[in-house]
Amino acid sequence: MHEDSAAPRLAVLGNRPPAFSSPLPVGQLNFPSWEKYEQNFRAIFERQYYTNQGPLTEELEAKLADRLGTRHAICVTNATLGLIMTAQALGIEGKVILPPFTFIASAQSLLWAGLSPVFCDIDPATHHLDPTRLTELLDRNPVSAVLAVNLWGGSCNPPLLTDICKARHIPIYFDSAQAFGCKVAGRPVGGFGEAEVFSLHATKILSAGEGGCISTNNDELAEKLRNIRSSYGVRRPVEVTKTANGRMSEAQAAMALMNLEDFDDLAARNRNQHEQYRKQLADLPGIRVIEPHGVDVSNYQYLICEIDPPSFGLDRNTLHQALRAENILARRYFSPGAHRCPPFNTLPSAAGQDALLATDALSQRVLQLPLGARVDSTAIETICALLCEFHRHAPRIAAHCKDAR
Ligand code: T4K
Repeated sequence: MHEDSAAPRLAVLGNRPPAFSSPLPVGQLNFPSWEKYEQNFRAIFERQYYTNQGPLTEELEAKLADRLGTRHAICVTNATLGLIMTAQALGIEGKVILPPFTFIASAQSLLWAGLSPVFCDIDPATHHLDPTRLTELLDRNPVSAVLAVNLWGGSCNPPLLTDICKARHIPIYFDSAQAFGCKVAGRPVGGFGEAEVFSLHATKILSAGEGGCISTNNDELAEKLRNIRSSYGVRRPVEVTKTANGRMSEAQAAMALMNLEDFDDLAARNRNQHEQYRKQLADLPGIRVIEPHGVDVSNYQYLICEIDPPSFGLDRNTLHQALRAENILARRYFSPGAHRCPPFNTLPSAAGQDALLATDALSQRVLQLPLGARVDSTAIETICALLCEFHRHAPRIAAHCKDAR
């Protein structure tokens, strides 16, 4: 690696202001134009109907079911609650397998539903649940369900995992919080397993501000979910032991409907931004942009890269520090893995023989960079140029950051 002798001017070294005058967040942060926003919210105001399965929520559910190709789309307050409600509606008990390399909400949803998480490691090449390990674990460990996760606008190979579970008569459902608009072998993500749960949080491609959607082709499960959600959306009373207020408000539905109209443009913008990062970082040693895995259509909603410290010259945490000094709010998703976070770190599957080595190693290497409405091609160019500078001056930055600790 060649380092210039002239002192580099970089914010992390404290010798110039940040490259961006205001913080540049990760996350999609797609918001409609003010005109559209005003028109839709005026209509809610005039109808004086704010929640309880109003006309906009009904319209959104119909449009989502159509887009996902499923018999039912059930809108809820957020995906975390959607996951809890799905576990409850499935009537599962005891242990549920899930990957530890996921947002903490996947594991927390099991706790709230009175279930015990059993972690199964991922394949470091795909970042998703490892089918071989899953098979071994299922054959050793009786569990009542599998909660698989689709990450980064990619997929965990739902057809294969569904076959593995079907052969053992175990239900599988999917945390597809990050996978709205993706397709696997020509099929939209949404129709696999017993149910799939999407997040409509502001950082996702389809934003309701906060929100979630459960998709399923199982009529009985759908009725249970509508009953658990407890709203005027109940079509047929079915017996459920627990209910919740999982309703989506009209304001949330209005936001999602506006963003759904723009969906194809947003996905195309994401794809272009992803491509720009990939091209501009192609020759930079030690940083690899991750392509969404296992999908033929992706929403490209995240820019995830893996850092190899020996080749890049800096470890992921120091690079993260250097980016934040420039006001680039990169994120270390998911670090640490869910199995390292209390209360999951005391579970038998979180340690010992079943150590989750692939997750531990990957969670030290991943970094999420800004992609979405808040960046344009100039910003991406600046971020990529800075990454090149960090690589060029890696020894100096590493020494500076070490001294500052
Ligand atoms: N399963 C998986 C695999 C998931 O990824 C998630 C959520 C879930 C389940 C649960 O879904 P939800 O229950 O949330 O629907 C974010 C999101 O809160 C969360 O939805 C997401 N995954 C997770 C991966 O990331 P944070 O706390 O790291 O992001 P946040 O809110 O700090 O936003 C990022 C940046 O955007 C910040 O710098 C501030 C900026 N921002 C954010 C919002 C909301 C804005 O400028 N304006 C805004 O309105 O969790």
